[in-house]
Amino acid sequence: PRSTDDFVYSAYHDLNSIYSFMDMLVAENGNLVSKIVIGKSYEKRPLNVLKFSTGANRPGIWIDTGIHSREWVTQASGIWFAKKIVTDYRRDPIFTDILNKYDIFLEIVTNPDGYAYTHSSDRMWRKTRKPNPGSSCVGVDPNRNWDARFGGGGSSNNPCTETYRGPSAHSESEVKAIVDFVKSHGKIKAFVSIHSYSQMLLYPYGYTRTPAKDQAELHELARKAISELQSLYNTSYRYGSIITTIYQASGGTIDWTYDQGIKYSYTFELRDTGRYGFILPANQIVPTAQETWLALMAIMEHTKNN
Ligand code: ING
Ligand code: ZN
Repeated sequence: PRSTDDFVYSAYHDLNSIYSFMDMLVAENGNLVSKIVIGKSYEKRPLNVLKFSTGANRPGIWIDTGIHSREWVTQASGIWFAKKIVTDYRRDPIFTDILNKYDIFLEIVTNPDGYAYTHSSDRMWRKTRKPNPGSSCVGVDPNRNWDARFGGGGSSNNPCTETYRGPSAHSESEVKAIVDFVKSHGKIKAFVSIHSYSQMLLYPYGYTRTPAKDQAELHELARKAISELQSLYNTSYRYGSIITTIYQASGGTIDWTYDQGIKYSYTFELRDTGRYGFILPANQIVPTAQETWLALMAIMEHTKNN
């Protein structure tokens, strides 16, 4: 494609295609979009974040997709969100008001080494690609590597498992880059980390059954977001805290962001519920992204008004 209008949103794309999509989007929308490199992956790939901004010194909304590399509908949805943002700004009044008050940061390929590996070698690769000393097994689960009861229940100390937490909190450069970004930014007000699959909208905690102090508000906003999502194609979602809705997991992204003071910390598990699982047919990319956007709008709008 020569422009983001020609880009095929209804197909899965490899890493280089996604990187060139980002560069095209920035070239076409220089006053709205920029690309920030927040760090490098283990294999030295850039960790690119799209920044959508209409003014200086704004608080931020963070969205990441693809922290688990095999969850391809998430990166594909992230691409669609990026195009949606530039399309809707100045056209959709509700979204325009959001982007006139908040910057949006979107990391589409949060685990680029893993993503490249899902194309070259193993479609089902989830973790990072950092070797583990003393083991022939590779990689750390970047959703067990955060400093949120790191090492607790629902994470593994075995490098050969899918939920290996790594040698220490923030050992993975892909995680540490976000940690440093969030801390140095200082004004991230909503943090949404997108996974697949299961059709759920989850909020903290994953490491404890003790309810988050904002549980009532997070639950009500999740209900609202999910009802918006369902209004489009009647896709049904469950919602609740991580530990009560999916399973216990320590060292997860949004438990860390919530404990940093980012109240609106959510994780999505996109389509489907298991028929295709991670190998979701490409004809479901655009509908998945469209319905998810309605839920994201509800979260962003609530963040703006609170
Ligand atoms: N599911 C998530 C996982 O990492 C999750 C569930 C979400 C755990 C948020 C902790 C925090 O296991 C998938 N599909 O990766
Ligand atoms: Zn995941």
